[in-house]
Amino acid sequence: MTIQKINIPDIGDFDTVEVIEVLVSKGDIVAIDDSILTLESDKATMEIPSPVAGKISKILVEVGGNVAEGDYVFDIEVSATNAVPQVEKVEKVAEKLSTAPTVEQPNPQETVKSSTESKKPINNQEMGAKFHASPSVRAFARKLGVDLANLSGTGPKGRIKQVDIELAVKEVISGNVPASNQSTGIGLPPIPEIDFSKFGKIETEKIGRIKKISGKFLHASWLNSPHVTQFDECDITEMDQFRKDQKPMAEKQGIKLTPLVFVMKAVVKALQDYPIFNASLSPDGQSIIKKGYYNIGIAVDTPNGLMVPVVKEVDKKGVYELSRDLMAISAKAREGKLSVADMSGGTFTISSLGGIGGTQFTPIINAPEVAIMGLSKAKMQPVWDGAEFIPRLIMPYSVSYDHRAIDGAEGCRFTVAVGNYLADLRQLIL
Ligand code: CAO
Repeated sequence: MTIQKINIPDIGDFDTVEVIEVLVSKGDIVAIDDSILTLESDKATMEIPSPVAGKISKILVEVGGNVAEGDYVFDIEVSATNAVPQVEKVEKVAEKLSTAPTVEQPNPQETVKSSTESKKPINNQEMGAKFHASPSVRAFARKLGVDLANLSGTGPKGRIKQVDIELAVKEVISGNVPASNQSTGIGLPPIPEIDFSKFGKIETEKIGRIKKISGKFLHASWLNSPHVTQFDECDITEMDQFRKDQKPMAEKQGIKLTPLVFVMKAVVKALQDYPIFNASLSPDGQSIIKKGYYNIGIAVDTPNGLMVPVVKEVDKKGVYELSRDLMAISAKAREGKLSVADMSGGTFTISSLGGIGGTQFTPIINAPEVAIMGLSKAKMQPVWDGAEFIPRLIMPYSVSYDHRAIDGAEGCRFTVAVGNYLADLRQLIL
């Protein structure tokens, strides 16, 4: 055994360069060309390869220190036959540290490299990125498909270490990554952070608990379910006249009869015609689970945020009973008294903004349901009856559906069917 002293090779125009990573520990066995040290000039990052194979027996440098050409940095125990002059192994260091460009766009074609390629000291992609990480760490990130540009490093000066990548991947696998902040570089590109106070007065308030919870579900649905929204409008003139005729009677019973309960009945009839809308996809996406019960979730606007209580067995109830249920659950929702049971078991959801206004909107599916209806405000409109324009009450509405489960033609047929039932309520009893 002999001890081979390892010195810093020619580093070109630089008097000193910073040691940003010591890639080996005492006792490590290294092969020829294994990276042992990472140096960084203001232009480039460079790994120093071991000129010999052997065991690291002494380390004389540390991260953050500066080294100059000729500095003695390691001892490596080598067998007598393995000992070689290091000159040949490190001749390119000076050139690499001084001539690489400071900013260059990463080449997407280089994002995946083999492990042999990753041993190359440096490439343009690595050079160009605006983050600090050694080539070995960059290679590790490429292997796992992690975009280092979005990762924060815990090393000196924010340098990204292998452990940062491992933690980021673990976070994603465990589902702990905040949906709105994919800082791991895996998944969504992050929205840039802006200091709004630079432009004027700002006020920051915390998002409420309910909004945070519903936001998480809405985001998950938006990302997981490929949404298509079908828009339509229907003539509810007769339906609304019937509602108004019933109103005094309903009021005597303490019931407020709104268009929504008629829509619930029409929706259930259409769900019976098109069972694929009263269904969920199995978690593996391989089957459709059709449900033989009709529980309609109703989006309720509460002071704390959006809540979706469920009106159960809508197929078995008349409009008075539905109104009573609706009033009870929306009051409970606004008082923050809904139980888990009140919000469970839904098969289809209706979001009604009809009491507020608007012409159309795209509701987000209440996954794992596969469709949702959005109701907008009905307005009197002139409708051509073939001879003249007559005033009719027209209600715009929309159906968003999961295109994995439902085809466009089915989406359109279901939407039209709901409108037809609302246009002629007599069909509901056929
Ligand atoms: N067209 C015209 N008028 C309508 C209508 C429509 N589509 N829907 C309701 N109206 C009328 C009602 O008849 C009522 O008028 P009157 O008092 O004169 O009868 C008025 O608008 C208010 O209705 P309402 O909103 O109180 O009652 P509702 O049964 O229609 O809705 C509920 C109940 C709980 C759904 C509703 O109060 C609500 O919270 N809506 C908001 C839901 C929401 O936020 N959705 C968005 C989710 S996505 O972010």
